Amino acid sequence: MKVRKFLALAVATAALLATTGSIAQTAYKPEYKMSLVLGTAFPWGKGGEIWANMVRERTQGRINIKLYPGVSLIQGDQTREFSALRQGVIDLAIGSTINWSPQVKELNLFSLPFLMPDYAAIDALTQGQVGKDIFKIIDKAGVQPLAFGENGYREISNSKRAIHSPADLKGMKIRVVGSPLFQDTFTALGANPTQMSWADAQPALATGAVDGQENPISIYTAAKLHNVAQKYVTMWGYVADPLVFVVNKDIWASWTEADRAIVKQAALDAARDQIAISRKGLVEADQPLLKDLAALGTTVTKLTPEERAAFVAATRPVFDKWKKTIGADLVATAEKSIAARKK
Ligand code: X2X
Repeated sequence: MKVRKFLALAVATAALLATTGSIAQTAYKPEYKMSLVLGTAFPWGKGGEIWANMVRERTQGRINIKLYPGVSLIQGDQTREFSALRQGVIDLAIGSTINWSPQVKELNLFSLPFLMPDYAAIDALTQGQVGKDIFKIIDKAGVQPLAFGENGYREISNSKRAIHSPADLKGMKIRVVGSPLFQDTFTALGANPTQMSWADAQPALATGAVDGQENPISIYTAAKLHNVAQKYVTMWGYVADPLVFVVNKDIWASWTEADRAIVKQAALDAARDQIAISRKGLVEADQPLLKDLAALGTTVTKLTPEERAAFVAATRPVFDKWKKTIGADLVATAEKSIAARKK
């Protein structure tokens, strides 16, 4: 009996120590808010769900994350997400490099037109020296980066005609994200770019206020853009936006070292899954996702190397201009990493 009592007391004390040990850091919140532009119908939101579930399971519920898709914590204004993360309005996020580039200019790197010719090139950047450099920059800017995911190659769609050349884009009203580099790229191509949030883009496409947009094919299909007159898709692979898994710095500091390690490993594991989901249907030899598009009645255009070269040439001045803003050294490291990639 005595032994039993002693054991019970010892167990209770150990449990108390374990909890107070973490409370010494600061109390955990009952729930943490994760910001996302897109919900679980999209590879982006799926990544958020996978990460949150892994964290909940691996911390035995100590860290409980709720998803806020549609960037609802900032009223849909996706280009304010990074500032809101820094200020603590958002606890965690999986965000696009495009949406954060107004605050972190180096993130424009991934939006340089025709920098990354294939998936191996994206990996050469995010999983190599450039990824390390970018994480240092995000960290310095006040947010804890953990892993790279992927939104994907942004292909162009429109309601008017099949696009084979910059001339086909002439005067076309194209919705772009609120990022000046995109404004420059589409102006250089002769189009008429209009900046708006993703929330505003869908009604604008439906009413014909804009003729076209650019986004990964997984977004085109899940958002059913064929229903908003987007009949033509051109696979031009001009830019791809990585996603970044991050945590607000105060929240990060409030967790025990063991829990931080769990959250980080979960981010890396979830990001690997998220990238695979994001590429599904596009990396296989027969590209089943493009067959799905054709089945929707969408006209899919693939560029010949000559056609693609015309887009590269037309956007080269934009590339050169933004290289200075991003940092010539970082761009040079990126170009070197891509040239040395394993295909
Ligand atoms: O707004 C977009 O186009 C989207 C959903 O791809 C991003 O948030 C960058």
